[in-house]
Amino acid sequence: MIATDNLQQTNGKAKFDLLVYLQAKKQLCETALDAALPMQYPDKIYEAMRYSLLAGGKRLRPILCLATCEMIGGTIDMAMPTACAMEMIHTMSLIHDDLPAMDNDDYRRGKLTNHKVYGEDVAILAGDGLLAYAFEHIATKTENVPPERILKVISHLGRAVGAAGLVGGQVVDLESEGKSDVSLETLTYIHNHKTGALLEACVVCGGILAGASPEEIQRLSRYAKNIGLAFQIIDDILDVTATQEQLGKTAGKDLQAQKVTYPSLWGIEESRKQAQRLIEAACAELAPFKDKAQPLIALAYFITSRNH
Ligand code: GRG
Repeated sequence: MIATDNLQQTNGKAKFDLLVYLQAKKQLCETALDAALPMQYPDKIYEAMRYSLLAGGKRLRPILCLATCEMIGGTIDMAMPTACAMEMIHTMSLIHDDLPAMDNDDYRRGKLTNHKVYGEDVAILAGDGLLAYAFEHIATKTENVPPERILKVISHLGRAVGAAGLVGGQVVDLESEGKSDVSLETLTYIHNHKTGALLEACVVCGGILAGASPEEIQRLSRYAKNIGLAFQIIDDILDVTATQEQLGKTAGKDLQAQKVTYPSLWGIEESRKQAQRLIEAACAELAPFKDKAQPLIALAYFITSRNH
């Protein structure tokens, strides 16, 4: 259950209901993702790409992108192609992460992993196809946004995904496997890059599309880095405390792989406290946006109270 008292922020006038907000935005994302990637020849690869892209998930990344664009004064339509691209990239990173050469997982989002259904060869290509298509989608489908903003989005996202971001985080994660002396600094590097970089790109790119000022972009970036780390701390806790049904993937994987995690370094209670501190620091960055920040503030609290 989600702690609803955290999710309903009052501003003295109206209550913000995050659950209603999330449901509405998630539905918009599902429809847009389905339309963004229709079936075509060669069927096999599109089927594999659609299998993972439309397999559910919280859609947190596209929702963060849409919410930030709206907070800065842009529209959903301006941000939807970028929001879909974020989910395509997130999905491709999950497909590759689940491969036998990486985490070797059989279940994801409550379904068999991509390589279990289509084979490793097609799963690798499905990931590659989603990654390339994400950038094409932003470049060809973004409307009513000045081209220089679109260029900035593509460049920010490219950096977040490559060796300076997700790929770099994954490499250090693989190098650290089986080592019991991984430092807090290395663990934080892994998560800031593997998980944080894409979450940061979702927020910052939503801001860029809406024309955020450099100072606003800095605030958005700090908000997102804090929620990114909190998200990963909670992810580590859930790996220990949640069931396979709740997670939609194998539970207890970190323990099994003897991975150093925040709970293994700090214990569960201290990890929760650290996550809470990060969420508070994140929300403090949004003070200048006043009531318009309600969705992003509620989303930050959702991250610490989620159970999957
Ligand atoms: C990006 C080029 C490129 C390659 C990928 C495999 C890899 C390099 C990186 C691994 C990235 C990874 C799997 C990070 C973990 C992120 C994470 C916490 C995923 C879970 O996210 P949720 O809880 O999942 O938002 P849902 O299913 O709800 O979307």
